[in-house]
Amino acid sequence: MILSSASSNVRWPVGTQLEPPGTQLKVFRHSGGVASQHQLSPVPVKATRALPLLVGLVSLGGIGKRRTLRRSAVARSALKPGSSPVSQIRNFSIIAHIDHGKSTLADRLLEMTGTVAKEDMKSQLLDSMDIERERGITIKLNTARMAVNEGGQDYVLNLIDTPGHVDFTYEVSRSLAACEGALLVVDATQGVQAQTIANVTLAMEADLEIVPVLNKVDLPSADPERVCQEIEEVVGIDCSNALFCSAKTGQGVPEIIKSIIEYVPAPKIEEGHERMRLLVFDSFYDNYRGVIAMFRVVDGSIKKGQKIRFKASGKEFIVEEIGIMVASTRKPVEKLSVGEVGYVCANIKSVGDARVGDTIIEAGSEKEVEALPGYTEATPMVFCGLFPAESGDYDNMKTAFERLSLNDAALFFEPENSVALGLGFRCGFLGVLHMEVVKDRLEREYDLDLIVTAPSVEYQIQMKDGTEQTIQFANMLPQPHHVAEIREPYCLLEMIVPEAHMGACMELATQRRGIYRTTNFLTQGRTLLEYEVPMAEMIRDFFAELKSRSRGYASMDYRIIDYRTNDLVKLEVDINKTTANPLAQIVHRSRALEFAKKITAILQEEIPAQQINVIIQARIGTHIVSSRTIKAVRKDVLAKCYGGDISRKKKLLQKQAAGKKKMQAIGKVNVPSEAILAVIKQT
Ligand SMILES: Nc1nc2c(ncn2[C@@H]2O[C@H](COP(=O)(O)OP(=O)(O)OP(=O)(O)O)[C@@H](O)[C@H]2O)c(=O)[nH]1
Ligand SMILES: [Mg+2]
Repeated sequence: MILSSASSNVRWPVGTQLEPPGTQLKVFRHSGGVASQHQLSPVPVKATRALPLLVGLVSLGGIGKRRTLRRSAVARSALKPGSSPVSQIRNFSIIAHIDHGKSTLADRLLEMTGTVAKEDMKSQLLDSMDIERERGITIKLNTARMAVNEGGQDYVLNLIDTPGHVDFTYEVSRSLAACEGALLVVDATQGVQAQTIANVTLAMEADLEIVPVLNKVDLPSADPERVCQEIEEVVGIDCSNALFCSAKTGQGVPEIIKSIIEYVPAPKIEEGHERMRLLVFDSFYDNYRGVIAMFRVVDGSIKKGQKIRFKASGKEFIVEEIGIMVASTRKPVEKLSVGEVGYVCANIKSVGDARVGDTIIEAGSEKEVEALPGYTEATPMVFCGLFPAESGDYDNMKTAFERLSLNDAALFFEPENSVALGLGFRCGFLGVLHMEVVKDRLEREYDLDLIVTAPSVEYQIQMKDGTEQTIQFANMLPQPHHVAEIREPYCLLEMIVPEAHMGACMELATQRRGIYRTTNFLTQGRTLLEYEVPMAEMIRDFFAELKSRSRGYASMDYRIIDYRTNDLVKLEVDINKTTANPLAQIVHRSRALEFAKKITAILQEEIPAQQINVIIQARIGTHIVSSRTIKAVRKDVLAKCYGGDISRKKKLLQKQAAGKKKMQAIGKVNVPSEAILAVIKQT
């Protein structure tokens, strides 16, 4: 099928670098199983299209941070915020497995719709945090409003770019609740991966229209036809309308824009719901403006100056500013109406007043207007203690946590007082990467120096007196003679691995106390393995090990299924008879010896030799499982004796031995925090 200029009249926005009308664009599209070449004929736009327009000031971030941006297509669109007909609005998320090219595709969409001029473009533009750019991954959902003209009709496209890592699935589920459709991006060189399936399941549960997009077709190893077949077989989505594209070169991206307009439904207007209802799907703290809440207008509209109420917190505010996000830039507008996505600043100072999932309504309408369903709260799975290295930083850390938790709805924290580490926080995260990211963000964004304790999962303790307790840290475990049983969380682990590495990956799951469930053979020599694995084993470097055993080809997804009773023990570490509390761990008895040996070996390596012998012991109760000694540094006390009487030498050696004995009894061992961190990281 060849699309003629009559049937395809996409008008290319100002600033877009395109070939003249009628040029053959190599756009491959899967249509009824046959890939065909299409000819796209953009309607010529006036002569100004090649000239960048240097007009329009757009506010960037906070006050004082202003820079001149080229006037974007959003600003030029006939559809003004607040007056866009619902039938011309499309809200969609981009979902995919990690690194399949979501943010790069978002870049191309922003560029080709003229939202961002080519000169202002940079890779993964929406990934605005330093940590995202350094690690090359998306951590937070990001929104952008775009404007296009298709078939002579103006449209508003609200895009939400989501993270792909399993730890940030909560961001994906929140994004999906604000959309009617999802672009499912699948890397055509890698095929369906674990988070592809997980994210599609979320999109289906949210009842979204899913548009499959096969990315990276520019790479020689891409096999989009095969991957389409795999999506149909494994994920169960019809791929007859799947689009083939390269987010890197832009090939096939215009087709995606057309498909969004064609397949993603316009927002629904419910009869009888004219009063304002906004779903808060994200929020963050701005030093100048206070809390800024991102919302989707579900019913009614919102205007500047209006009095609003947060339904759950019951707090009321006057709207100071509302606006839209144009490629990581806030752009104030007067009004936003049903179906639109935007932000609101209302001089909200307390972070607890504008929580994610809350409903914003008009003040005074609380009796008549019901709250939206909101979100189920994220359940933390990995716990650790975070303590300020400088004890005076505790208050700063508290403020930092409050502000960060606003931007990270899955973060859990409560104060903790440790004998060894002082005042700090007990924190809960969705996974180990989430934990590392939070620690990194606290240190960078709030200038803190932190000490982190070993990660742990949540255990259920059945006491002999019939009561039950939940603990997240080994040092909270009651005395063994009071405990009837300890239950630990189990998760269902799904791994997609190439058949060649199946044996090594299965061995890993078995070593980690996994219980085999099933094997499904996918297309082209890949298998989907299912295991039930204790969560505590998953947080111990499982992902890195899986990647190394599969030469980087395996992917995984997991979710907690239940709690099971096991023979679990508390493994403690003593350094010269002093218990190192941050190193205590709950482990399965069958693996206690392995851990004990590993911990003592790491500490022996990391603790520098001291004046006295350092004895490192790992024990269960009073039973010592593994022990190592770091020999004391020897000072040659005889160095100054040139010849002379043997009794003089003996006297000096005896004096040294007595001194060492005394030091051994009272001396403190200097354990560097790197040694503790090395144990935490490697066990
Ligand atoms: N060759 C080629 N590389 C691509 C294409 N799309 C993305 N990439 C590269 O793939 C890598 C990952 O791209 P991202 O856009 O960050 O992937 P993502 O899905 O947003 O990743 P997360 O947000 O971390 O889940 C980057 O190095 C991109 O340059 C493509 O079409 N072709
Ligand atoms: Mg990304």
